[in-house]
Amino acid sequence: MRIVVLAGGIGGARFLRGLKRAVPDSDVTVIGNTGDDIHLFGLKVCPDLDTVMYTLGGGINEEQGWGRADETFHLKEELAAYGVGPEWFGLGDRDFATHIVRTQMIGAGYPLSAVTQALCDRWKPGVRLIPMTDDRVETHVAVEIDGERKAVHFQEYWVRLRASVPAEAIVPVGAEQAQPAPGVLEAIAAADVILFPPSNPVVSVGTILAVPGIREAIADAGVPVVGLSPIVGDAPVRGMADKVLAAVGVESTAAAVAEHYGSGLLDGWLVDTVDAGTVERVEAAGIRCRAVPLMMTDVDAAARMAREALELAEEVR
Ligand code: GDP
Ligand code: FO1
Ligand code: CA
Repeated sequence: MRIVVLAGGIGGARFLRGLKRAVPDSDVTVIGNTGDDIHLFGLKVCPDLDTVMYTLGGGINEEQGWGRADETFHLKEELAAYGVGPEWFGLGDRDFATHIVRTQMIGAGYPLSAVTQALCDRWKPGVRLIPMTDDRVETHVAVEIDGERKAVHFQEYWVRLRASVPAEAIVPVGAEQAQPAPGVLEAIAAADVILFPPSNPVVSVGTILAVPGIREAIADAGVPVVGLSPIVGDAPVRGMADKVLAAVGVESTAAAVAEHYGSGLLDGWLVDTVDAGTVERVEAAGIRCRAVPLMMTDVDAAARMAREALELAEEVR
């Protein structure tokens, strides 16, 4: 079975680990979000691609959900001693190597998709990981600080400000001019099923869908599109997705997120059992809906979620 998954970082990566366990013989293509990418210290950092790559390749810091296991921070400390920041973004020594290799290859003329493939030669994630685009896209967030409206990079909003100031707008800068990376539209057209993992609907899946051609290709693929809610009991399971949902006028409920994607895109939607009361509302929007446990407490739990998503896909096929 050919499965295409649009993934952000932690939510996407943990779901993918379950999917691989649930259907080990499947052919999985992951279209990764690159709107979170940031240039730091002259290096290109791709948090969501790396989170997927490290999680599936066995190199992730499990507790944190991002960055490398067994990490040290000597380089960051040395940079800080020179007064070189930002100090609010925790790049570890092992992780730095990934960004050095990536930046070196990009400097030599390789597109990000080829670089990602090269990095995956080491990590062997067991899926085909493709960035949504080879073009530069950076999500910026419009905020008001001390009465002044300004735009900050998504990482600054998320990591430095901890989404503590209201977001007035979320802008995937560069997305309109971006083209899907080689293989993205082809994978969607060849898919038997397309899954939206419990990733952030705005700054992960939403950013991927903002690359011209991707949303249309999914809607036109003619195969089941099934999503899993990252919102459980009217709050994100982790992180501050409620803040970016508010910025796009969507309430933080599993049903509202389904409606936000809409029946033009989604055929099926899984909500957690605590949200069973919203199944009817989602179905009224023309999206088949089931309530099942959606907490990825371990890989087996994520695998059960993946099986439920694939079963729902068969129901709506
Ligand atoms: P990020 O890029 O690291 O923020 O990761 P993603 O965009 O892929 O996923 C973030 C979303 O994952 C958050 O909104 C969380 O609510 C959601 N999430 C994390 N763990 C779980 C879980 O166990 N179950 C569900 N349903 N959602 C989860
Ligand atoms: N998230 C944090 O909350 N603090 C950090 O210092 C941080 C560093 C970091 C370094 C590399 C990387 O790949 C990811 C990192 N993240 C960090 C996670 C990540 O940037 C964000 O949580 C996601 O992009 C949010 O969607
Ligand atoms: Ca992310």
